[in-house]
Amino acid sequence: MIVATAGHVDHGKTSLVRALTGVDTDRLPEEQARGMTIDLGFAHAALAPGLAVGFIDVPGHERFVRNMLAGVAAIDLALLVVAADDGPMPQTREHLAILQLLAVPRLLVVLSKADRVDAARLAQAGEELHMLLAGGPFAAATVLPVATPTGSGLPAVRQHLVAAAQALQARPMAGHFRLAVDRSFLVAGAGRVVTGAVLSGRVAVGDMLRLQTPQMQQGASLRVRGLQVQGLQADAAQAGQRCALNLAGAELKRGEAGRGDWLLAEAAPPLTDRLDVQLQWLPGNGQPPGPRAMLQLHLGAAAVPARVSALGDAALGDAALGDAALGDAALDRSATAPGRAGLARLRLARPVAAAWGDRFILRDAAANRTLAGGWVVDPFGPERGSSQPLRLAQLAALARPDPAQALAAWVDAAPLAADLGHFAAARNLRDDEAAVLHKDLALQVIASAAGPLGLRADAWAGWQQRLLQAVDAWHAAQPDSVGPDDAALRQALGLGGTVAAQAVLRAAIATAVAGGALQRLGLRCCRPGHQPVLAAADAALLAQCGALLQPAGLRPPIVGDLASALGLPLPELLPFLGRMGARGLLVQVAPNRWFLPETVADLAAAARALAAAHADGAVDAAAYRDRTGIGRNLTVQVLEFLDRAGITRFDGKRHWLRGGLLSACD
Ligand SMILES: Nc1nc2c(ncn2[C@@H]2O[C@H](COP(=O)(O)OP(=O)(O)OP(=O)(O)O)[C@@H](O)[C@H]2O)c(=O)[nH]1
Ligand SMILES: [Mg+2]
Repeated sequence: MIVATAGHVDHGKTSLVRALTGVDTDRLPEEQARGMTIDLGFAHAALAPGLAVGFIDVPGHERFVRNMLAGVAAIDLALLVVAADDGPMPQTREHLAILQLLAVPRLLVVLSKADRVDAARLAQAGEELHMLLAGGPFAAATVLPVATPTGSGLPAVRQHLVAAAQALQARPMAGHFRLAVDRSFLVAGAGRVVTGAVLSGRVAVGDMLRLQTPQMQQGASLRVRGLQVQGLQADAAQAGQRCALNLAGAELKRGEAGRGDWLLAEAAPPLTDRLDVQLQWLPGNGQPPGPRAMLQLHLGAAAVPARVSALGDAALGDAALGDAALGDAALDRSATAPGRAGLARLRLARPVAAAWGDRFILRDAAANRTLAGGWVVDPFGPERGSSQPLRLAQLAALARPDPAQALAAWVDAAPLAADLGHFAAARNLRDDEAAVLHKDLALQVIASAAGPLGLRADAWAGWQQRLLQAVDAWHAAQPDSVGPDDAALRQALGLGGTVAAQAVLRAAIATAVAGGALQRLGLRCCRPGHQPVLAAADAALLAQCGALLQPAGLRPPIVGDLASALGLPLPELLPFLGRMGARGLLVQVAPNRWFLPETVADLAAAARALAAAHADGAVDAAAYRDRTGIGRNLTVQVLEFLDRAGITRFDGKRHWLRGGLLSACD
């Protein structure tokens, strides 16, 4: 269990931690000289046999709220210390508001300096505390009077902490490992040690991690050489614990880590400087600042300048801050009214490793005031359209606490197919965790250029059915044609040209082809056994053409030579070729060269094979020429044709397989 102190300056926090653990956490010379805590202090003690409790002692002075915030991001219990003679003071209130906004699960109030007051004052201080806590989440918190110099009241505090630690449920280990770094130092003989709170996942000795600092945007790759949890050697640490990691790696240079940095699993989602959040403004601060105001975001152990703007004119209501079911019913206007809650977008001056559910605080650093707090709903919101109804529906889906319900709503909010990669990154899901959710929801998962997409099973079945209907309708309307190409099918199905639309169509066709319901012929699709109905003369001439083109493979004769070989004048051959082209029976790849549809499939297959073999997935013209042996000029024409057909894309220098390796007609 991790406990942090909270409360006004000089109210006895450090004295209490010392009395409970025997450790003086005011280590800095300046702290000892001034008798005041400036930075976080750390201690741990076994309050009962085998029951280690970690303590984070925070400063109470108003100037050091920033340090206090770095200590309380991931604690199990807060120890609010209030001096009986003073009663609640400004930082008592501010710290309490922070603990509430961070949704710290438990609070124990210690009424300190009980030896300095009489019974009447003690009772009065208790009453003041009662009024302070009334109506809030900690209204039922236990209040224990303590006199640190005599030790009176300490056994009750210890007993309460032991009971809380015993009742504590281990946090789920879900997600990629993330640690919010709060200290970093060198240990003789061991090297670099980094400490902090594990916000999610699990880490074990030997793991490779990514250290993210503002200086190292790409992150440094490091190995966990050793690990301690609450002062004891351990093999692994997990969410909810504080740990010290001894790191090794060539990229780790002296002094290159510190508070606010992040240690992440190598597969963890990237850092982000844009957070879509559920925000709660504290009452009593007047109108919330406008979108230009620079505030300070405190998340994990990081403090980052941030701007805030409301999202949409409708936003999730106050209920969203709790664990209540969210979404449809909980819509509320006025996301920016003081004391109200709403959805907002935070734009950060520096990226953070935020994940769904992370709590944070917003302060006005200049005025030294806590203004708001909330939790991260989506750390990867889109640059544009962040207030569109579709986007707000996505946020309502993501805001659901239960991951399966959230994914179901996320899929249902998607117009065609849901971006499963976005969902997994936002919720910090590992691949195995995401796969379980996909399976439980019986999602059809489709690979696309933009990552995995998901459809409900019935929606997927609907697309497959409509695809076959569209091909049937095409055959009925155009019996002399091979069948529709992808563009025609997308149009017939009303699918549009988005990456998702292309991926869904391709996957539906591939499934139908694999199941024997469709066939590919070149760039077109048809029902198996479909024979285009042709006039007898055309059929005969096509057969003759086939006999000449087929043996020529990837380098068929140019039209002039084809005409000569057929014994036809060119002006008679050209209209025939045009007719066959319109029906998909022949394909004009270059101005003077026509191919059989099956040979076009071979041209695409060659491009796909090259892209697969090439490290960066490009289709290199010289390599294409060498592989196909069709010569330089025809290679250029073929690659231009593949660009036009949507199989490759030319960026001015090189050709790339569209939609990655999955796209070429298959
Ligand atoms: N008589 C009496 N004095 C106390 C008690 N608790 C703390 N003190 C004294 O109050 C002074 C401040 O105590 P600290 O523990 O440093 O207070 P703090 O809350 O840690 O202060 P900051 O860290 O600066 O916010 C010290 O001189 C303590 O000896 C108590 O229960 N009784
Ligand atoms: Mg102190």
